Amino acid sequence: MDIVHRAQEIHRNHFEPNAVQLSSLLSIKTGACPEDCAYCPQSAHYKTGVVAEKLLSTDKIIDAAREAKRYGATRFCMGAAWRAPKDKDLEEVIEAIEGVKALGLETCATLGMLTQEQAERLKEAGLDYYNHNLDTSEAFYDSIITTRTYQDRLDTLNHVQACGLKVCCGGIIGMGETREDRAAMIATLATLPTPPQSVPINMLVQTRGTPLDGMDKPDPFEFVRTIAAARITMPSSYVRLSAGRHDMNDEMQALCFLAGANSIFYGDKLLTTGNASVEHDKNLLQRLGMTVEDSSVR
Ligand code: SAM
Ligand code: DTB
Ligand code: SF4
Repeated sequence: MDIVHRAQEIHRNHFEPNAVQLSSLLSIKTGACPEDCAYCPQSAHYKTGVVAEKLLSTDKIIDAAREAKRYGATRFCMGAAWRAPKDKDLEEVIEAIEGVKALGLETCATLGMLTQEQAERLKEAGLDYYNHNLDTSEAFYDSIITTRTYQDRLDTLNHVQACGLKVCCGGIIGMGETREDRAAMIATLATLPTPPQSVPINMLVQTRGTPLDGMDKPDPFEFVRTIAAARITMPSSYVRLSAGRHDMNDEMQALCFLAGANSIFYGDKLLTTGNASVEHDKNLLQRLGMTVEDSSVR
């Protein structure tokens, strides 16, 4: 109760208390990923039933963004199942970013590891946010991913921050980590040269075929506590109640908002898995007397 109270107090000193920011996701390149992230439906290392798809055309991406704007999202996040983008692919994604921006949406991309030059190219093209998660603590990291290191992730984050792109960086709860791991992840995020402007806290979406399928689910209150810790240590950052809301009841989500979450993924789909429906979310926000930032729930 104390940590939630403290988090709400801090939240009110930095943000409008009842406003929520809405981001929509689109998988622009799906599956067949060479990385072995143990949580991920899109890794080629596991048989998950996700059907691989090549990079979507710019038109298809812009159509999806238009639709997201129509149902009330203010930011559009494009995700690609790459270890790192090839320069040729990056140019195609940049065309889409420009089109999405022209619709009046904020843009976010998550394309894997970036070089300094690639980060600069994205900044030049007008990208607003780059998402690259730490996922967990440095100590637990090796039990989740072996195909790239924690340092690789920190390097990409440095490149992104160095060129003035806003950073979206968080992690996943429910992978078998300890409370110390959760605390260490939050501490690493909060002590980056600049704390990320946006901090997605995901609850593991368990997927058949991945090594983490069948894990014990975390205690919902421990998840709420993690949100509160993120809010307290990163008072000016948006804390996003991210993947996994499908498995949370409305009361748990309300507690997460009370603990300082002020953003959600909005739209019927995350990348490859389902999300809480737009109808359900509109209703939930209305029942809680919450408002939507920069837009209105229509
Ligand atoms: N391939 C790129 C990368 O990993 O950097 C970008 C896309 S990747 C899907 C983005 C993030 O989604 C991951 O870092 C992870 O935090 C999150 N994610 C993926 N699968 C998830 C799952 N099953 N449950 C919760 N979060 C997940
Ligand atoms: C983030 O932290 N969570 C999003 C987004 N950033 C890219 C992805 C969640 C993916 C959930 C599993 C899926 O739908 O494939
Ligand atoms: Fe690939 Fe990203 Fe999934 Fe890891 S999280 S397997 S890098 S798509």
